[in-house]
Parts: sequence; C-alpha cells; structure tokens
Amino acid sequence: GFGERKAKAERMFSLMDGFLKNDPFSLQKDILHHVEYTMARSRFSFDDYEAYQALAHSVRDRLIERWHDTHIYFKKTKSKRLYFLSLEFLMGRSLSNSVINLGIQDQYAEALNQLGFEFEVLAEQEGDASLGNGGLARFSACQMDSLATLDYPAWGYGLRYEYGLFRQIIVDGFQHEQPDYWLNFGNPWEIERIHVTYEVKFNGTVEEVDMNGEKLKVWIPGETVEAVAYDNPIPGYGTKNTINLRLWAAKPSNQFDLEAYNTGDYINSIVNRQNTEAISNVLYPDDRSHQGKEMRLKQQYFFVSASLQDIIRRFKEAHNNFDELPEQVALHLNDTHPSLSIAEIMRILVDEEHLGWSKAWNIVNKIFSFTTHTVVAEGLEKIPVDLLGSLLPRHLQSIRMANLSIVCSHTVNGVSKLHSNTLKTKTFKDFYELWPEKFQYTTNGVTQRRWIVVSNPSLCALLSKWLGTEAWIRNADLLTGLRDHVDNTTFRHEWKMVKRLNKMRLAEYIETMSGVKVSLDAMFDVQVKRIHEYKRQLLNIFGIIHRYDCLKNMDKNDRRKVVPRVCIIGGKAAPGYEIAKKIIKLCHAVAEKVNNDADIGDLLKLVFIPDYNVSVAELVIPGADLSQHISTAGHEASGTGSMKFLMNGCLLLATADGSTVEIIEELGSDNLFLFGAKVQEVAELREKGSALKVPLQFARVLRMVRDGYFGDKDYFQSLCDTVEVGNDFYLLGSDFGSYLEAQAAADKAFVEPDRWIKMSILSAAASGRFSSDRTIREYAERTWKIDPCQCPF
Ligand code: AZC
Repeated sequence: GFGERKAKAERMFSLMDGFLKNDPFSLQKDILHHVEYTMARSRFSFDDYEAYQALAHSVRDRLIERWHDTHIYFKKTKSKRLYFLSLEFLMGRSLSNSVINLGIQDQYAEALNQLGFEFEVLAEQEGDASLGNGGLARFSACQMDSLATLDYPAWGYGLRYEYGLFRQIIVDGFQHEQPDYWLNFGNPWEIERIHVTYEVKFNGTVEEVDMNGEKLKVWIPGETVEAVAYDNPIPGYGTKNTINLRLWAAKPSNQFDLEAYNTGDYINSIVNRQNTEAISNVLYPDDRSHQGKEMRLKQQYFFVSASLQDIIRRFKEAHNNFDELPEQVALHLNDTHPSLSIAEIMRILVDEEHLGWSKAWNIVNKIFSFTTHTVVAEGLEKIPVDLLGSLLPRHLQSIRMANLSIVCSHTVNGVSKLHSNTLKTKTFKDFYELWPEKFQYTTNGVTQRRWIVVSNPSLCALLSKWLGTEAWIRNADLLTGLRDHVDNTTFRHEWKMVKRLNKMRLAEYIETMSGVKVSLDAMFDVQVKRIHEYKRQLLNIFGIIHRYDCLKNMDKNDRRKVVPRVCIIGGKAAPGYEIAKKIIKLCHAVAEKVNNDADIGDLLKLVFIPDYNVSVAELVIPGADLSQHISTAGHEASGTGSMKFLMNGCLLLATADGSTVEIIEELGSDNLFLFGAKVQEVAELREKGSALKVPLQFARVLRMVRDGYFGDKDYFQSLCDTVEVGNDFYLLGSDFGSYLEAQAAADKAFVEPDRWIKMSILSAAASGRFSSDRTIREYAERTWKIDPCQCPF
C-alpha cells in the first residue's frame, strides 16, 4: 500500500544522507569523486578538460535533485502546464549559467581554488550546445531560462541533433562548413532516459476496418522508428524550480519486422535499420526556407509525434476526460516547424482515443498558440502534397503550415509591435479580417542572467553596487534606477572602467583569432548576426570602404581629428546562400587591404570574427561601444541582439525596424543613432526602381568593388548587381546617405566621453522592458493562461 511505499522511500532517502551539501569542502569532495569514478582518471593526474567534466558532473547532481523535486511538486499540484515545442534551442554553454542560477558560484570558485584550478579557466573548456540557427533558437533558450526563473510549470521539447549548427572556418576569406561533433566528448548536462521511448510511424497506407459495426481508419505504417528521451535540466535563478528540456533522439525500433529478417537478408536489414537513426542526425543550417525537403519533414513529424505521445501519456496519468485537456495543457508552436502537431493530435484523439472528429476539433482549437518569427514569404514553410501524402498518409489535410497554425490556434503572436502590424496588414491580411481577436503581439526579450550576470561579471557587480540590490537579476525593471546616478562622476568613471575591461578581453580575443592588434581607444563598432541580405551587412561594409576612401584622401592634419574605429563583423551564412557567402568574402578582402595599409594604422581596422555563436557573443557584446541593427525597415521581425547590446551599455546604430521601434519608446531617440527609410516609405521607394536617387558616394564605393580595388573582381560582380540602381531590393543605395550621417553623429558623440558614457548608462537603464521575464509573463498571462507553481525549498 501507499504507507508501505512511503516508508520505504523515507528509509532510502535517509541512506542517501540527505541532499548534497554546497560548502566548498563538500564541493571539492564531490569533484574528486567524479574524477575518480565518473571520469575514471588517476587521482592526481587530470587535465583541465577532465577537471571541467568532473566539475560539470558535480553541478549536474545538484541540478538533478532540484529537477526531481520540481517535477514531484508539479505533479502534486496538478496545475496547468505549458509545453513549448521548438525544433531549435541555442543553449550555448551550461556550466556558469547553472552555477549562477543555483546560487553557488562563490563556493565553487573557492573549492576549485583549493584544488588548484580556476573556475573561469575550466568554464572555457566547455563547448557550445548549438542546436539552432539564430535569433529564433536563442530566443527559445532565453524563454526557457525565464520560464524556470518565474516558476512556471513548463516543459521544453526539441530534437537532440547529433550535429548542431556547422562550425564556420574561414580559408582565404571564404566560409567553409565543418561538422559540429558536439557529443563526441560526452555531454554531462543531459540525462539519457532509456525507458522513455515511443514508436513513431512513417509511410504505409490507411485502411478502413470494421470494428463492431463501426468503420475505423487504421494507419498501417511502412516504417517505425523509436524516439528516446534525453532530459536537460534548466535551473531557475533564485528559486528551487528546475524545469525540463526534453530532446528526442531517433534509434532503430526493436519491433520485429519478420518479413525483412525472413528474406534472409540479415546484414542489409540491419544496415537499413541504422539509417533510421539519421532522422535526428543533423540540424538544417538554413534559417529561412526548407521547402520540400523530405528529411526535414521527417524530423518535424518525428519530433511532434514523440512529444505529443509523451504529453498525452502524462495527461492521462492524472485525468480521464479529454474535455479537461484545455484547462490542463497549453501547447505552444514556436514558428511553423512543429505545426504538424495539430494534425497529429487530431489523429491521436480521433484514431486512438476514439473521440470523434467534431469533439476532437473543439478541444484542439482551445490548446494551441503560435508565434511566427518571420516576415518574409519564403520563411513560411510549404510542403508538397505528394511528399506529405506518402510520408504521413493519415495527416494529409493541409500543407501550408502557417495557415494550418493560424486556423487551429487560439492566438497568433507576432514578436514585436511593428511585426504584428505587418502580419495584420500584409502577410496574413485575410486571416486577420476573419479573426481579428486571434492576432496579438508579445515583444521578444532576452535573459539578463545570461547576458549580464554570466557574460559581464564586472558590469553585474557595478549594477548591484549602485542599485544597492541584486534584485534586478529577477526584476530587470529595476535597471531604470540607473538613471538616478547618471550625473554622478564616480559612477560614470566606474562605468567607463568596466567597459574598458571588457574591451580588453575582446581585443585579446581578436588578436588570437585574427592576429590583428587593435587600440582600446578606438570605438568598437560591432555587427554580429546571421548573414542575410535584409540585415544589410553589405551596407556596413560599404560604409567602411567609404571611411577608408575618405581617410586615404585626407591630409595628415585632418586625419588627427578622426575617431579611430575597430569594425567587427561576425556571422554565419547558410551553406547554400551564395550572396551571403560573397558578403563574407568581401569583408575579408576589405579587411586585408585596410588592416595592412600603414597609412591608416589605428584609424581603421576591420575584423571578421569567425564562428559566431553563443559563447563568442558573450565575449563580444560586453566589449562593444556601438552596435549595428540596420535591416531594411519591415524585414526584421524583432531582433534580439540589439537587446543584449542595450543591456551591456552599448549604443545602437539602427533603422526603425522590428523591436527597435519599441526600444526608442523606452530610450528616447536622442540616445541612439537612427537612420534610414521608415517602414511606410519602403514600398514607394522600391516602386521608383531605376529612378531612385542614390548618393554619389554609394556609386563610388560600388565602382571600387566592381573595378577590383579589393581583388577578386569577377567574383564580386554578382554581389554588386544585387545593389545596383533598379535592382536594389533592400535599398542600400537610398539609405546610404542617412547611414553615413548616423555614423558621423556616432563619431561626434564618441569624442565627448561624458556624453557617450551617459548615453551608455541610459541604454542599460532602458533595457529592463526587453528582459525575457517580461515576455514570458505576458505570454503566461494572456496567451497560455498558466500560473506560477513554486516548489518549496
Ligand atoms: C528570427 C527573426 O529573424 C528575428 O527578427 C527575431 O528576433 C527572432 O527570430 C526571434 O523572434 N527568426 C529566425 O531566427 N528564424 C529562423 C527560422 O531561424
């Protein structure tokens, strides 16, 4: 009986000697325990990597304790749960984040010191978990951190790709892609659950069978694959709550396929089975379109089917009536990628739970919400009818995934105010007219735990000191308190020193990566993000060429007045995106020329930072003075990089696109450098075609590239064609004049250090609204209708 089981559990718990202790002495013992028994290394000889692994395992143990208790508590309280379905999560590193969220960083630092190690050095040993492409994926990771911190009963679901996003290496200025074998050295942050498995079916036929007079549709699959769960604990900050990110891996199903084995072709049938593992092998590296790729569709369905089986199983453990589903379960579709969930849950409710179509439909319409992260039409997935029909014969219903998601979701979210207007007036105009009440927006945000506390410890200390509290780490609105100190010279001086320290860190990194020595007195001007024509890295490079050209034509006296710049560009191009790859090459070609021009010296440097990822971002963002967010208005759905820079006291040079519009509301337009066509002007400018006015400087820069001033003349022609008058869809030419003016305004502000520092402080002070805590609270209250559920300590 129950009493007996409880007594048994209590006896076992007493044998465990209670929870793990967090004093430095106990931590040392635990780390050494893992060196000995987990790493199986000889006690007195282990290197930094092994020390990192042992350290990570000791942190993992502490995460597991809280993760267990959180789930026991969630189960007990039966509160409504959120399931966040996303094909991409860019988690980056976990060690520092976990230790900070657990609140035991000082104890760990001391423990390691006593063992003769340094926490920071070991933390550098960790590789990134790069299971995503760009903004959407990093935003998912930020949301998980906020869901845990705000105590929401939430689960993340995703895929455990064996190969994450490719590593970018640069050879002779060209991008090359290398596979990311991130699991080769083990992953201490995941827990393999060999017993949490589900069968996922593919292909085959649908047959009608007669069951006691009732006609039922039965799917006879052609192939079955097994999904295995890998759990990744996500700790909240300042709370015991530690939620779960469950990632699925494919493995061959152990269901017997008598036919295959009976044909005698034993070897081949095993080899064929191994191929099924390929489903979760690799993340698709295009961050926009995957039109009509069979393996991509297989991944999506594999993910959706395993997740929903798991969710329904959990629901049925505690409830026996599907009418309760909408009060118990919120399913969130992160973009259209998991939208097959809608068809799959209908299949489960109709075919397996025998609810009948209209009853199932009524339930399904109350549980889904959907966020779209794009404005461009090619970002909206479409699946060819015959592909869907052959792979999932029972799901063939609708194939425009965005339409499917809108029809069946109770809420359709945009990611910024501007984006939402575009959705309502353009992308989904018809749907908006049909169901205006479904359309909402929830502006994106980023977590200050990762983007200040982990990545900028000196700023973190300074903020707590001047705000007189650490409470801003859970309540970013408190950052507005910085405004009270903006006129204090001591504060400003300390602020400046923090920035200088971070610039030093970044300068060292640049020197090791590219061999370029940069001056700390220069303005560090950064653009880091995926390479896309709409993000206009080319506009930035053209601006740099223009600056170089001006410097060359200046006399010595005038040069002395120029603000020295270090221009930093980083980002990956999708492997098949030719124009983006040419932009990377052009950046290197210009850098080669500028950086080796003795005439120019420290006045201008251009560096491309290879393999931009989360951990590189943690280094680059705190060290930036200025950052660029310069997409053609109407094309960046939100943008989240800008929010991280803002938090780190970096000034923005930006167009009025995506979330920048809302940043201006908080910050005031005087505290950033704004330029370019407004969203409502874009269509008209495009219509002008070859009659569009373009400044002479733009034509001159274009000519230089075309004439081979930076070499590779032939190679760059097609890139130049994309911005030639009449063909310049992203309006680089027509925005160039105001771009240069904004750049000049930035130079002017930089030579007044006091003014610059004030703007820097005001930037950080305005960043509170762009915390993902605010985002998640809005989603929880308005869209998901879930309440916090805090596990008692
Ligand atoms: C991005 C958007 O481009 C960006 O504007 C937004 O801030 C971010 O999502 C989060 O909402 N979209 C993607 O990254 N899209 C994909 C498929 O990678």
